[in-house]
Amino acid sequence: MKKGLIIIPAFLLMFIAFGLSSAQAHVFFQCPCLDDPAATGVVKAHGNIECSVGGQSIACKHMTAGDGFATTADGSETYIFGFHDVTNLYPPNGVYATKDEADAIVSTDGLLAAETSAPTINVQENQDFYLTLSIVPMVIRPDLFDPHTVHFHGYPNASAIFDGEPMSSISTNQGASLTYYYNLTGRPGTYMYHCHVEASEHMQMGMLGNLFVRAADDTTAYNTADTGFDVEYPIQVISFDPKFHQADQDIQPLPFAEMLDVYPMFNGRGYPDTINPNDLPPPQQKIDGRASIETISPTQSSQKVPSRITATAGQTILLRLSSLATVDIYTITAGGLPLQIVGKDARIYKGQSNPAGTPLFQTVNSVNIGGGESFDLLIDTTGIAPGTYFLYTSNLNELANNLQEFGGMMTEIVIAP
Ligand SMILES: [Cu+2]
Repeated sequence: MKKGLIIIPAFLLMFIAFGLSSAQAHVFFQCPCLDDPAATGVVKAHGNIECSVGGQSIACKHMTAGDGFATTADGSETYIFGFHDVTNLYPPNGVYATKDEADAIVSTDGLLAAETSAPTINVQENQDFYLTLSIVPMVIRPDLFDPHTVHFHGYPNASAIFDGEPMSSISTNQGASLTYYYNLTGRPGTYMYHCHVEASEHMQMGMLGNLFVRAADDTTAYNTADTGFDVEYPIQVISFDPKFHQADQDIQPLPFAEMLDVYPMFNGRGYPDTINPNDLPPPQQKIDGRASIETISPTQSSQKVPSRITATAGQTILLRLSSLATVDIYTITAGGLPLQIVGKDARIYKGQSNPAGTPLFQTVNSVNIGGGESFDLLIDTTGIAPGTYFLYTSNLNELANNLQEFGGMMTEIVIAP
């Protein structure tokens, strides 16, 4: 009797589980702006679909996760895992008229389309944010059935299930979609996001992106006059070890203990690609001896985040600097331009227990940044001679693209008259 009571619920649970898995095993973009009849003012803005439902501001984004290639500044191509933005497929003004049509095409649009840096997530304090992640197959490694997640590094989640650390929350398998929900109440700042599945591997492979929560007063970093700015730029420090990437392309084993980053980059590009304001051209991948693979060369750019910084003399620049490098700590300098630290790790740079207290802002020539850290840095260009300055790592051995010239982790700050 007792045994029977246990068996019946277990059988029902299995039935429910199979029912759920088949219902989720297709692309499904969950977005109140497109699903809720009460949604008003639906627009594309900040890379999201945004609207209002009952007075609540909503933002939605849809990404795929899979594999692809990135072009490094020495002309090499590197195998990557990554995220790909498909939000633009949806109405309003998307390629497809209806949400169902777009849902149907997402899985093919996401093939071999991994981006590095990942699509920038730009949301605002007090929004409700719905982020759908759909996992597509690995084209180059069809034998890998890795799940993926999104982890908002440093952000307090609405629920632990959306944390993305797969052992304490959940991850999503290939062919399935999961919509993460974030209640962005009162925590503006510069964050970052990454996949948390086998994190050392998937992060080294490129599943890394800029994430920032704009303050309610989005002319400031932290809703205070002394954190005001005119222009803002997200700059993410990442770096690749090409031997590790090659091993992941070539059926492993992965050299974790020997990980050596020799492509130091801003936003997934080495200098001089950092100053190209456009998407880099799609990689022209050719795989020796695997002719059948050549017919599925990537057709979409995998590097869409430039890092050239421009301002007019007199303006204040906000650099949203973060690092998701998996090996090294980097020293970043602007070559003599004063950097004022107004935020650290997505918090205003003063005592949290004394928010009205004296700012602890510091003006420095350089900052040291390790993986998982972020800085909000203001550059006040008042009185600075117009011209071209550089933002770069002063670890001079890292000013290279795999020991080649041009200078890896470097970009330009152009101050116009
Ligand atoms: Cu992953």
